[in-house]
Amino acid sequence: MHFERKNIPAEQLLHMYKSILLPRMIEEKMLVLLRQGKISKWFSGIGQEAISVGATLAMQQDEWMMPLHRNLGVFTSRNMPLHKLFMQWQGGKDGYSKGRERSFHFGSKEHRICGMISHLGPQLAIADGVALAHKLKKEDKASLAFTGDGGTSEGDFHEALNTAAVWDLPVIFIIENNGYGLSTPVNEQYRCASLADKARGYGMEGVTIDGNNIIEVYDTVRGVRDYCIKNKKPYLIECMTFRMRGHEEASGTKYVPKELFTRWELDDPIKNFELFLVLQQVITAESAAEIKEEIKQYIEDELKIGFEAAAVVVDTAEELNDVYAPGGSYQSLAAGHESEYNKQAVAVEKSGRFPSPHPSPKHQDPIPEIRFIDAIKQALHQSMKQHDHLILMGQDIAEYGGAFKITEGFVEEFGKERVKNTPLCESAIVGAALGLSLEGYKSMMEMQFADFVTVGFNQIVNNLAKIHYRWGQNADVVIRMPTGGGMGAGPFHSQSNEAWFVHTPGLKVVYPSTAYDAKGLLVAAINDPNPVLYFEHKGLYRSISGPVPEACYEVEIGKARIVKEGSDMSVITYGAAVYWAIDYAEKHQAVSIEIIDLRTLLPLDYEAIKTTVEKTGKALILHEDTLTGGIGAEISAWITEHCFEHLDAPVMRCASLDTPIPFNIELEKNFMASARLGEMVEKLMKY
Ligand SMILES: Cc1ncc(C[n+]2csc(CCOP(=O)(O)OP(=O)(O)O)c2C)c(N)n1
Repeated sequence: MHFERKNIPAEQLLHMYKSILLPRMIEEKMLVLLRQGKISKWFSGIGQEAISVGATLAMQQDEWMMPLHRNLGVFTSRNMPLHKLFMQWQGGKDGYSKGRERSFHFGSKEHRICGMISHLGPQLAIADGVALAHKLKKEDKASLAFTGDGGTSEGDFHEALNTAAVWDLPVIFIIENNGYGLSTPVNEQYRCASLADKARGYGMEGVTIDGNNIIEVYDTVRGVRDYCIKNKKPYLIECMTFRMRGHEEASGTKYVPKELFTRWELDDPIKNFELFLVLQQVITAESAAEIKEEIKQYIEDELKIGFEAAAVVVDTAEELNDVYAPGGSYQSLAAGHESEYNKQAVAVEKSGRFPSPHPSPKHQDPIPEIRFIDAIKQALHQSMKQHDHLILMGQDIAEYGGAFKITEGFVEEFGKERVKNTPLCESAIVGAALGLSLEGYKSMMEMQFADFVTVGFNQIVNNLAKIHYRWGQNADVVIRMPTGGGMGAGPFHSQSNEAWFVHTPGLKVVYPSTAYDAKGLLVAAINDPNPVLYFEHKGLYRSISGPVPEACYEVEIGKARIVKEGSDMSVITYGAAVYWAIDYAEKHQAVSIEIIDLRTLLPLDYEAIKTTVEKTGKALILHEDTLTGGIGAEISAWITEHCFEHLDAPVMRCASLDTPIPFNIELEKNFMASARLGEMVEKLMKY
C-alpha cells in the first residue's frame, strides 16, 4: 500500500493514527465481550476503519453525517463518549436512544450524526435535505452519507443521487465497496465496471479510491468537500475495501474464499498506516505501544462506567409520551393569537347549523365563502408568509401550480428556492424533507395523488414516524394527500389509504371535510412539529364552499366536530362521506341522525365518539375506504370495549367494497360505501 503524506503535519497524522486505532481496539474488545455473552449482536467494521475515520476527520464537526452499521469510526471520531455508546449497545437507559434502538441505529444532533434505520437506502436522501438547508442558508457546508455496495441496488440510492444532482446539492455519497452484501458477492449485485461509473449517469463526478488508505480517504473527502461547497454539486466516492469478518458476528464467513482474506490482510488499514508513520518518524514502535496502552485503558475505564449504568425502568407513560415531539400546535399558538379573527373563527365553528357544516354566523362583516380548494391554498399561502423557513416540494408544483393548481402563483411570490419542483421520486423527497427538518426547516410535500405514497411509504412509516421516539429528533413535515374517488379515475387515482398511516405510531393523520377545517387543519399541521398526513378529498375541491376567516387560524388536531345533532343513531364519519351522511339525513328526517365528523383520524377524538354513542346508543361508522382493516374496524372495537353498556345495537360499519376501485362510473358507484348507506341505517334502526 502506498501512502503519500500530502503535507499533512505530524500532529495531524498522529491524531489520525489514534483515531483509527480507537474503533479497531473497541471492536476487538467487543468481540471478547460477545464471546463472553456480555453483548448481543455485533456488526464489524474491522478492515474498513480508514473510510469512517478518514471521512469524518475530513468533514467539519458541525456537518451532518449519515453512517451505517460498519461505521463505528464515525461515532468515535466525533468524540462521542465511549461509555455512552456502550450504554447504547447494551440497550441502557442512558444511551442515545433510551434503550429503544439497537447498535448504530440512532442519531445525535449534538454530534451532527443521523443514524440509519435498518432499511438500507433511506439515509441517502436525508443528506440531500440537509444539503438543501445549507444551500438555502447560504452556508459553506456539505453533508455526507454512506452506503454499502449492496445498498447501491436500492431505488433509494438512485433517487437520492439523482435528486442531489438535479438540485445541485453539496452532498458527498460514499460507497464502501467491501465485496459482499451479506453473502452476495458484487458480481451478483451490479454489472457496471465500477460503482463510481454510476456517477456519470446522474451528471455528477465520481472517483474510485483505496478505502484502506486513510490518507487517501481523508485527502479525497477534503478535496471533494471543497468541490461540493464551491460548485454546489454532489460527488460520489467509491472506496474499495474488504469486510474482514462475517456480515454480523453470528453469521460466519464460509461463503468467502480464504485467499481473499489473505490478500486483504496485507492491506490492513492500520498496520500499513502504522508502518508509514514509523518511516515518517511520526511515531516509533515504543510510542505506538504507549498509545495503544492508553487507548486500552480508556476503553476499560469507559466500559466500567457503561457496565455500572442503571438498567431501564419501564415507564409506559414515558414510552407513549416520547412518540410525538411536544409543542408547536394549537394550545401554544391559540394562546398567542386571541385576535378578533380568531374569535370569528371560533364563532363559526360553534354555530354548526344543519345542513351546511360551517354556515356564516350572523355577523356584521360576513366571513368570505370560499371553495375547499381555495381554503387549502390560503392555508399554504399564509403559512408561507408566517414561516420563512417553510419549503414546499412536489411534482410540478412550481410554474405549473401543481396537478390541482393549489400552488399556482406561489413560485412567483415566494421564489423557486421555497417552492420546489421535484423529480419523480417520492421516497427521496420525503427523505429530503426529513433532512430539512434536521436543520430546523419546516416542509410540505405535495403527493401528486395519495395513491403514489406507496413509493414513499418506507420513508414515512419508518423514518418520519419513528425518529422522535428513537432518538428525540422531530420530523417537521406535512404531506398533502389528494385522495378519494367518485370521479371515475380508476384503481390508481382514487384510493383511500389513510388507514395505512393510522396504524403507524408517530404520525398524525388529518382529513378535513369543510373549507373551514381544510384551512385550519392545514395551518395546524404546518405549525405542528410532528409528521402530519393531510388528506384532502379531490371530490370536495371545487364542489364544497364555506365561510373561511381571512386570519391564519388553527383547527385543533385531534378534535372531532358535531355536524348535526340527533338522538336515534350516530353516524361517525369523515371526509367526503360526511356529505353522504348529511344528504341521507336530509332526505330521511324521520330518523334523527347525529353526524360526527372526525376531522382527525390519528389521534382519534375518543371523547366525542363516547359522547355521541352514550347519547344515541346506536353507532354506524361510515367511510369511503374499503371495509376490512379500515378505520371503522378500530372505532367499532373501541366503542364495544368502552361503551358497551350504552349500546342498543351492535356497532355497524358502512364502507366501500373490498375490491380495488373500478374505473367504470357505475361500477365505482356500486363500490362506494354510499351505495349501501340506506341499507345499513335501516338495519341498525331495526334493532
Ligand atoms: C431494504 C433492506 N433489505 C434488506 C436488508 C437486510 N440486510 C442488512 S445488511 C444487508 C447487506 C448489505 O450489504 P451492503 O450494502 O454491501 O453493506 P455491508 O453490510 O456489506 O457493509 C442486507 C441484505 C436491509 N437491512 N434493508
